[in-house]
Amino acid sequence: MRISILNPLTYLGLVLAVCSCATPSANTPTLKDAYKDQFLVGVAISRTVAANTAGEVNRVNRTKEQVESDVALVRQQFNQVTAENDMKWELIHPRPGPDGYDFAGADAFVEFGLKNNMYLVGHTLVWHAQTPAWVFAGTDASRASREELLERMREHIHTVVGRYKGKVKVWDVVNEAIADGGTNILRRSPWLEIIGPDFIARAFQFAHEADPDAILRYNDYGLENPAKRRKLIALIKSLQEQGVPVHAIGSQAHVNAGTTFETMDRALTEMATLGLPIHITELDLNVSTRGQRSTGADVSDNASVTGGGLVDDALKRQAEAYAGLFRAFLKHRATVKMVTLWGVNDAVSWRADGRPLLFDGDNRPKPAFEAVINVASEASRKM
Ligand code: 9MR
Repeated sequence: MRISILNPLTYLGLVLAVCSCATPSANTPTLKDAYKDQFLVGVAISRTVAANTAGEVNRVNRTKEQVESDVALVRQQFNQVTAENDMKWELIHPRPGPDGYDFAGADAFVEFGLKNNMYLVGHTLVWHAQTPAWVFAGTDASRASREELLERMREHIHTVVGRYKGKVKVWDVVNEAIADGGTNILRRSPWLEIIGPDFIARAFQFAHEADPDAILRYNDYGLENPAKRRKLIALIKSLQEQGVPVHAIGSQAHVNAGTTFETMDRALTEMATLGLPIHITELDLNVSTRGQRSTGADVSDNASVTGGGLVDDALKRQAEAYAGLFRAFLKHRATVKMVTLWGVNDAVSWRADGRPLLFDGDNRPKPAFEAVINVASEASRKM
């Protein structure tokens, strides 16, 4: 059945959907309780949630009412938060010089987490993206020298980590430094080109100086891919041999419904050989919704019309895939210490088209949420 955009019931469903954001029911089971004896379950939050204000998140405008519902859901479901954007260099340190910092978003994030007794993760200190051009520009030449850039990195890390010392417990010190293809371990970036490969070791050393108690993480994506994972293992081993204070592996896990229990089990088994805790840092599971059904229509768009009774194939596949991943996380619970979802719900996700999260845009639990809760219940019955 193709749903016509002129169908009045569809209009009614859409209107209801727009208005149906609610405070989650007190009876809804929670992720943080379901996994409390295994690992923390967290979420990346935007400034709208941290400051409880209406505004744009990933090109979607969230109303005051929607943000209040998002905040309630975060508080109900999660015991850990990561700043989705507000601690990135471009936002926290947009300009050079003594007045170059803007801590408004990061301060709101830290205050929100502390007020709600949540474990705080800072993201991210050194990355090739979202770093302003001035960072790599020279004072006397077009490009900064190695010494200039190292000094900027040191000053940035000491200032940011120092400000939240004792509050932010974990830092993504270096983000996405590994090359996707080819044989080179490190991607080409201004950090690598100007400082050289030891930019990674230096970043970790600066962060450790600034807060010796913080857990320092190397964070990357695509580690389900054996070739990229081999590079990760080589990189971390080399840092360990040099005595660099790297304390945890962050595996982002931006995956899709083809990522099975076996894939994740293998990835975790191999990464565990490094002897470090593994944090799943940016979990989301994309399902392509258009063009896959023989009818050409996406039944879930119509779920409110049918009282939520219809679940399309994509959401079923997503639930099964999420269950497989959480089974793998539980199998590796001696190593996996934290699982963070990359966004509160499908509407605010950076890849909203793939409906990759556990709650829909109105904060209603999806089949994947129920599947993840069921995996925890199954496991607790077996233990
Ligand atoms: O979710 C983030 C989105 O709001 C930003 O526009 C984007 C660009 O900086 O970054 C997204 O988060 C990324 C994270 O910081 C690092 N790993 C990949 C994430 C998704 O792109």
